[in-house]
Amino acid sequence: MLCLAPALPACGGLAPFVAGTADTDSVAADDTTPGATDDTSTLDAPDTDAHETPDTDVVDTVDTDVVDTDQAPPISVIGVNAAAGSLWINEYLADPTDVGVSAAGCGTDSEFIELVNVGTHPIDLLGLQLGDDDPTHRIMLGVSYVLQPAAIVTLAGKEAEFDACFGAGASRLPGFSYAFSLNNSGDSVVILDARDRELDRRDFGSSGDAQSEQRGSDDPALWCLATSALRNGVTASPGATNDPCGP
Ligand SMILES: [Ca+2]
Ligand SMILES: [Ca+2]
Repeated sequence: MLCLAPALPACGGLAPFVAGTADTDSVAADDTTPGATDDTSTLDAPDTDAHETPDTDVVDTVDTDVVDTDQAPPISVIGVNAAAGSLWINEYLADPTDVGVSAAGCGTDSEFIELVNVGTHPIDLLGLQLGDDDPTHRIMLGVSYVLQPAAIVTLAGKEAEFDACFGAGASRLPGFSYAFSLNNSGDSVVILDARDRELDRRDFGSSGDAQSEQRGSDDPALWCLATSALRNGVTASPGATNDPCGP
């Protein structure tokens, strides 16, 4: 017969495709349930890894790894899936007051807390809480900021005062002023996740005058006063590698 519609089966064409319920992929290799709604890739295969992120690549491979390797590393979120012990307090300056405010631009509010990601995944600091020895004193970061593995970031007690003392930036988490202050005569620096689970803390007695306390770059288990003078009479390393604590 004369085929005017060669796509029809009778004309040697393929049978028309009848779409299944919510099944939108072209090659449904892994759809075993009629109501699959989550399979939208073109050439998909089952994802069986424990820490999955959505597979959006066109040509997929079977994911059997614990940590997905055909995607960028998953970002851990504070209070959700950040690995315990992956975020540390790395340095803090509680007492910058021995430096003259008018002469050097540093004052009582030029305090900072430096954090480091010692884990293997990026960490989104959204939901992180800063605290001191008073459990009613908590400040939660309400915005997203991704800290890469091995990266450090400085949280300024007061943004303008920090910049006046140390210069603008200094790896300071931008756009925020946390309005925290640490007691010079002794206090605690505490970081918690959004569910009030403590991630790290540092309790200290009388703080160094215009001198930060820090983990040693030679041994992060050690704490000591910073030794390298930075600027404006302050000895600290906000946003930069700490000094060693060893001899
Ligand atoms: Ca203080
Ligand atoms: Ca530092």
